Amino acid sequence: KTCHIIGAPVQTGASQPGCLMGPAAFRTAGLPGTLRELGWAVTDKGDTALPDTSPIPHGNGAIRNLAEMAGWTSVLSQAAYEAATSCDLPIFMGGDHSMAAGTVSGVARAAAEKDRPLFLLWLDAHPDLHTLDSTTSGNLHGTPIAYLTGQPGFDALPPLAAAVDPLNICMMGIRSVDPAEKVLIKDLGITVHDMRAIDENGVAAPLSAFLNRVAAANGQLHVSLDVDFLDPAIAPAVGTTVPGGATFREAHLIMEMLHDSGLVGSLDLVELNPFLDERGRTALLMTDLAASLCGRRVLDRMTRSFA
Ligand code: DIR
Ligand code: MN
Ligand code: MN
Ligand code: MN
Repeated sequence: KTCHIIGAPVQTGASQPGCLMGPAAFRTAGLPGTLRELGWAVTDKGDTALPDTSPIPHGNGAIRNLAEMAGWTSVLSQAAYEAATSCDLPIFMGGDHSMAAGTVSGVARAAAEKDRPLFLLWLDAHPDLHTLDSTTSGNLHGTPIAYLTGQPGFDALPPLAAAVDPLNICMMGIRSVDPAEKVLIKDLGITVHDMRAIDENGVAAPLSAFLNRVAAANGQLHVSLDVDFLDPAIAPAVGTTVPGGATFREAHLIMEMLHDSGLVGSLDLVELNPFLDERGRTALLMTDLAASLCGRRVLDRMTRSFA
């Protein structure tokens, strides 16, 4: 099995600087070597670079760095498309979550060419569903899902080769939703397992149900893991901590089940801000979660099948 790791040092979508250092922190935490120990043939493709940009004005004066998001979306979409067509598992090391506009649009294009529907598992405290008109913070990491599902108003960004069907999106860990996002979640029919639902039902049953749907559709699954999905007590290195996040074992169980499903085609590791970390603990936890998704397990056991 082949894995390309691709750095996306994007920080223009976040409220504070630091995500620029994310890819370096993942390498320092040993991500490439950890995956090699698990039997993967890993190629580090280095960091993607932002081409020259000139400012793009927008009627919503709160928005910052729209030209940078447009530039990153363009280069990351191309890099993701190439990686998705040349290895078994591209891993995109962020970088703030605005980068997913590029990574997911690129893998969606590759999936569409193979006539396979793309499914998206969004592990996050936030639904990142603002349009350019509805965002009040102006932080573009709050917008990628609106772009990817083809909501209007994103003309400044590259046109989508293939939009993501909102009905193929499953969000888990959600616990901070703005009013405009609530409306869109409902209108678009996105499946959301918020923290209240996880408290009541755990993560295994809802995730199994989603994976069964992906398998039944012969779908390809992209996983986007935001650091703030995790409880800040175990993952402090993120600019937008929200109390009451996923526990260590909830997160690992999700990754282990994803591995066993055999359905994951690509992965984002996003929002790591090493400037806010405590002796690398968040970078190491995120790396361990990627390892669980790539087959690390406590004991050998029967693989569950989702069919
Ligand atoms: C808030 C926070 N909903 C905003 N969003 C995100 O700024 O739009 N934080 N994505 O990580
Ligand atoms: Mn996010
Ligand atoms: Mn978030
Ligand atoms: Mn948000």
